Amino acid sequence: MPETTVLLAHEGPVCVITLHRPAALNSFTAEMHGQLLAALNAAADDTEVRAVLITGSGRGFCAGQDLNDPAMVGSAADVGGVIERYYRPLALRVRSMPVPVVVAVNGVAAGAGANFALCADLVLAARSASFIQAFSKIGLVPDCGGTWLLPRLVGRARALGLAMLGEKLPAEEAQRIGLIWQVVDDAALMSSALALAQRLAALPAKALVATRRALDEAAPMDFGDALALEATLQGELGRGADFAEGVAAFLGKRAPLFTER
Ligand code: T3D
Repeated sequence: MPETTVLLAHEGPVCVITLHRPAALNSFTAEMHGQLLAALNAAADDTEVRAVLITGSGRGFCAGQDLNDPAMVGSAADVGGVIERYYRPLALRVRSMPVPVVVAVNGVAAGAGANFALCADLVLAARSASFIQAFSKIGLVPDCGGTWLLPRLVGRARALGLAMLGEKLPAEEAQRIGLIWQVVDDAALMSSALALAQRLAALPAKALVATRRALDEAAPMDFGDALALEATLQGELGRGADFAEGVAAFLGKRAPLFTER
């Protein structure tokens, strides 16, 4: 029997995915990668799902690569191949989900575990949680999107400081420097994250996903190209049912019911 490393639950339109290897701080094995990608793909394909919430079991969120997995670590391992086979598809999957993704960081998030969390659209963290770019300590560069995400989130100076020193960054400091969206008290983490995911689930998913795309793609563009991208996306959304519903609901002084994905 394969180990169950990922738990799945549904809270109305929110799909809750829990990393579940608590004895090893939910670090990634090949098996967990497989189950996690399958869970994300299933959520992407399920038209009833309108937001995804990811968290971890036990006292950690995710300690990155399981350093005990001989197939993925050590002198015999093809680390570049591991990144291509597991981490690149994972990061791309999260960034291309057709619905908003919330991560609730319940404890330490280290290495690829930290950057996996930062791939999400909105990151909430428990006050006791922390983020560690642990890569330099084992002679690697940040992966799972870290080299792209960190400077965009916190600027080059802080990105280099975090990545080179690999120090523990407390959740409150992560919020202060703009690495994450919000810190909440430990006891309120899951209720706050679920409420946030439910709130996102009631918004027009297609427009939220286009917003993610516009922000990501506009970054290397000049101003004119970013304006052109906005026009393209706005053109697509303007022809959609959610836009018509949003305007009708505003004019009718009622709550909108968005259905597109
Ligand atoms: O193929 C490739 O390698 C490429 C991919 C690279 C991606 C990466 O993510 S590289 C970075 C890998 N991660 C790390 O280097 C982090 C290693 N872990 C730590 O530094 C610490 O565990 C933490 C700072 C995250 C937490 O510290 P602490 O003191 O709260 O907990 P702990 O006692 O160190 O860990 C608790 C248990 O989890 C412990 O097991 P035990 O002794 O109780 O049986 C520990 O060995 C285990 N654990 C923690 N992290 C990992 C792990 N086991 C395997 N792999 C881990 N990454």
